Amino acid sequence: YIYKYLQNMSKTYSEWTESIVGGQSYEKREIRGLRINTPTRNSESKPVFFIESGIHAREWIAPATTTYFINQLLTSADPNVTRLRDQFDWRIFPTVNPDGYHYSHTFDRMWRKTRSVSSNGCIGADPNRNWDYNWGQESSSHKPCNYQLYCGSKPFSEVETRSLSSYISTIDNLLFYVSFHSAAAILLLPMSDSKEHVDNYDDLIQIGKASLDYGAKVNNVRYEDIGTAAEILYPASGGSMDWVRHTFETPLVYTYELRGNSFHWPPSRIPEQGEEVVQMIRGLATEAKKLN
Ligand code: 0X9
Ligand code: ZN
Repeated sequence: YIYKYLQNMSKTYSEWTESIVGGQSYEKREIRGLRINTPTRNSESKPVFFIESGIHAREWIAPATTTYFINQLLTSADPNVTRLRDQFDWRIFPTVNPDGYHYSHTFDRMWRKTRSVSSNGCIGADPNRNWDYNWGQESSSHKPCNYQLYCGSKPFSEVETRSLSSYISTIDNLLFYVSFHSAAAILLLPMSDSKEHVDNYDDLIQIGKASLDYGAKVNNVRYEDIGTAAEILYPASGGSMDWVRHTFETPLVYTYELRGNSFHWPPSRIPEQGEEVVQMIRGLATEAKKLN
């Protein structure tokens, strides 16, 4: 359904959106997304804002919210939102683990990993432990049968992370990389497996706090914390955002843990978090501009 929607939207707004493929899955699904890039007056290129969600299959609110966000970017007449849309070259992938997402809808609601078959017959690796930066260290299991945290047989053993990472490598001018997970209501900064702070930590905190301020105004709900995973959640290695930060020195990299009661969030309330995310992203963009 998400893919149908993306395709329809790329047709409806065909002058400035295009359907993009960021990679493939083990079961041969495509990792589909949307590029939104409105024309500029002198056709100069804009900074890229990349959004990835659904890397963990069961965190359903993440793809739902990302899709809501896409819809607002494309259809809203609010000048704050159209300004946001025009400011960046957007690359947005709502479901980067499509096999897992499908499996969590059909067989196991709590499925988190990919669906690759390992040599001993166990299934799946955690795609947020599989990226090639400090792979296999914190919060990672080396046992293929581990239900949640198997990091894969080697870095980028999973076709999803391998193919998506090569797509990311083709992008010049990547300014923002944002990943959506659930459900802890916190905002995470790089790096995730160390308490050491990256060189623009203060800027990341300032921009992130502005984002949470913008979000809090929508429903009067405030995210609980902001910081590195090692400091406010638990240290974890091999995640996408750390790899992007390390590999491209992308300055503004964040992981949002959206809200929820474990992984349950009623569909009727998707707009509630959707609006929050629109404002949180607007907060990121606005504060980053101020600091520039
Ligand atoms: O453990 C994770 O991968 C994330 N938490 S979740 O409950 N959604 O599984 C936190 C990820 C933070 N670390 C990185 N992005 N590397
Ligand atoms: Zn997650």
